[in-house]
Amino acid sequence: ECVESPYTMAAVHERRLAENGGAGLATTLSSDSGWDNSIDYYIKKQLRVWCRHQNGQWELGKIQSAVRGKASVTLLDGTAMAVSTGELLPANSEILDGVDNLVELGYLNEPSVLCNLQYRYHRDVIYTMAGPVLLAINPFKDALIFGSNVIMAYREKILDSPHVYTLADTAYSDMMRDGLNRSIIISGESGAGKSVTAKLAIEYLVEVGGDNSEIASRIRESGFILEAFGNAKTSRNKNSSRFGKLIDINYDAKGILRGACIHTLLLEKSRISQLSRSERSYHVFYQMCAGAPSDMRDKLNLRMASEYKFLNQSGCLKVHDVDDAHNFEKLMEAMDALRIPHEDQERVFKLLAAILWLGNISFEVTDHENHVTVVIDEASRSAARLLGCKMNDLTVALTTHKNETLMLQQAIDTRDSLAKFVYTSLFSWLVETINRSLEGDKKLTGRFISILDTYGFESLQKNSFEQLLINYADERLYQHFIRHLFKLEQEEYELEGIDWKKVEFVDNQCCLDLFEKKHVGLLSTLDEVSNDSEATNLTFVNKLKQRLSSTLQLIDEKGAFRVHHYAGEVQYESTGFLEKNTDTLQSDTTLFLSSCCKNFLIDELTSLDLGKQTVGTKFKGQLFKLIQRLENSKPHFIQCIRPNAKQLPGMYEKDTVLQQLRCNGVLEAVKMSKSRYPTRMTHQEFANKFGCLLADNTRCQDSLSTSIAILQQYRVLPEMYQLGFTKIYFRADQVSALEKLRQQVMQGMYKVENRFLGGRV
Ligand code: AD9
Repeated sequence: ECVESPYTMAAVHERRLAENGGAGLATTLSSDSGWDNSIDYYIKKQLRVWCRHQNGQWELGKIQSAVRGKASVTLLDGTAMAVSTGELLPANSEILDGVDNLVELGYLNEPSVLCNLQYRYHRDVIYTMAGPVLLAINPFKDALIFGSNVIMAYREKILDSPHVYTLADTAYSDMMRDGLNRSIIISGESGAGKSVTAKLAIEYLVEVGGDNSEIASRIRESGFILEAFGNAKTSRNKNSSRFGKLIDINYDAKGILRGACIHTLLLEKSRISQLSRSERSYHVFYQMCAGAPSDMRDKLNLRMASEYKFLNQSGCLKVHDVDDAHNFEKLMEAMDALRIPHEDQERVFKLLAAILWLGNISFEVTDHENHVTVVIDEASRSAARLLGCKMNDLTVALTTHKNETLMLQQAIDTRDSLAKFVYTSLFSWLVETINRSLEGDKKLTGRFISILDTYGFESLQKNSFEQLLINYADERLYQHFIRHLFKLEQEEYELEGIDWKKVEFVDNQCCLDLFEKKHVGLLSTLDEVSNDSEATNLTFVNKLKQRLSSTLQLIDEKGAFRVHHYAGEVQYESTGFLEKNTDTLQSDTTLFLSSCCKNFLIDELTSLDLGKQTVGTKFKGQLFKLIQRLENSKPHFIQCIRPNAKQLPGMYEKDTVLQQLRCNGVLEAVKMSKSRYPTRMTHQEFANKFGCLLADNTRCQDSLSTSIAILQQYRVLPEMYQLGFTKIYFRADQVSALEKLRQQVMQGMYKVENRFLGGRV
């Protein structure tokens, strides 16, 4: 027997408003920055407040009196201070010091959040949840909270505090539960700890996949190889990733690790021939120079790093606490572990040595028009031998173009392009080879967890094309973050007519448009100018001025321009942009490379991607593919934070942390999470699933009425759910009690009768 429904959606919403005193649900949540009570209340109760010093720092204190906007405050150390009441903010009570999740803080103002993170950091607790986002503050020391035993403790839920292991475990368990792929997206500035965090997540995901030690060890070793070839010391990080990577960890239906696959994003190639002061080229060069055994040294005619121009130009050959020679041994072991044949390994090192000798090649001017020829010396002879070509072919390739002899700068540029091309091709070959080795058996279920670790936002003293691409990628990822944490959710609430207080967040769509807009965006403009053989840097700057002056600030006629990124403003020097964007090898050089067929790698190289795409367009394409992959999985986010610029342990610089918190959207994510309804089902799904909890004579015709009858009978508190036009939304953990009851009904352990009516769940 069915009961006619007294409910319509309009009536439901009306009732909801009445229940909440007409002010909406948001008012029932505690305030996130303002005062809950008057200042007098704080004086009377002697509650803690934040008091801002003239130097901008916040300190805890208690208000003694307040008259006409002036307050007298006693700080915790007993100092008395007189401040304007505008310089005071409510503080959370001591009980909340160092909470695991910022959502637990009654007041989410900046000093409260900063202090909470600092409280934990000084106790070596580097992880904190910020709603659904895991914050990881770089300890710059061994925090002694990693390794197999700790993994086991998290796996067995003996430990469940915020940790990269907890997050990885959730991703794995969720994937196993619903069969949907997951992604772990790690963001943060350069040096914030993304790569280390990614490594830890991978370590966990490999370990829980059990039982496949061969693949597990290959995955671990592949990390070391990629680091050797793709990381370098920069001014901000002594082990900075100069490429982006997405690693898929594949599992079978039982959750056993079956393989992995690495997708990479443009390696920074300028580093091969040009280094900024105190930076280094890729680690592998120094490792090889320091650690190669004597027979290899002889074969490669290898010298110490200090003798190669590509390495010695920056005045930095060693990194404190890094043993390059030892790391070379580890690299060889890793290559063995991945079963890279010894002949291939030899060829890899041959090419690396060839690149170093190429850098030492010099040119001799032969006429008054500055035309050049290659100086025949140890450098050119070694380069030719290692590349597997005749000396004459190398000379022609480096000094002529379409039968015309090149001038000095052109020859130098050709030499550098050749070196960069060989290195980047070698890197691509290496990634492919690693992927073949990690493929495992082919019976993949298609289940995977992807871990994304890209280069972080960079704002250096001098920013060039490389920083522009890195920061563009960072913008795209931020958009992915806000899309999943704010946009999609808020759009859905709006569509469903949910009573909802909108959370404001910084939307960087404007900046993305600046980069991506068809025909007129920065990347299109750069391509257009790059394709014009007559164009110069000035042409590029003038086009920018015409098209983008409203969103991009031009600084001078030489082409410096400023972009307002979500993470901060960056000034770019556009000199060299055209060359770096075009960066195609002269057809003569390509021909030359294909003639060096003695070395099989060269065959690989020439078959690789000699397309006409510009670097910017190719980068955009790679980035879009990567984001597309991420869109097909459910994301988990980790935000890494650099606590100080000096890369030192134990140093928590509030301003540095605050600046990162302000722009990475984390506080907004916490606010969002406080007012979110994470569990949702259509009325139909809810009614179908829990209809069994109603006695027959209370069943209704339509799903909405059935749903409401269930909610009322089991007295689910009104602030714990919202009825949308098609779905019901629940706050965290609200459905589990109904689930339990349903299971009992299904198992016949529970009989629904009228006596359950009115029972509170
Ligand atoms: V970049 O964008 O590649 O330049 P990341 O990846 O953000 O950068 P990375 O992971 O390389 O930074 O960390 C920088 C340094 O911080 C590491 O070399 C470690 O010395 C240090 N670090 C980072 N995370 C941890 C950690 N969890 N425990 C100990 C850490 N040290």
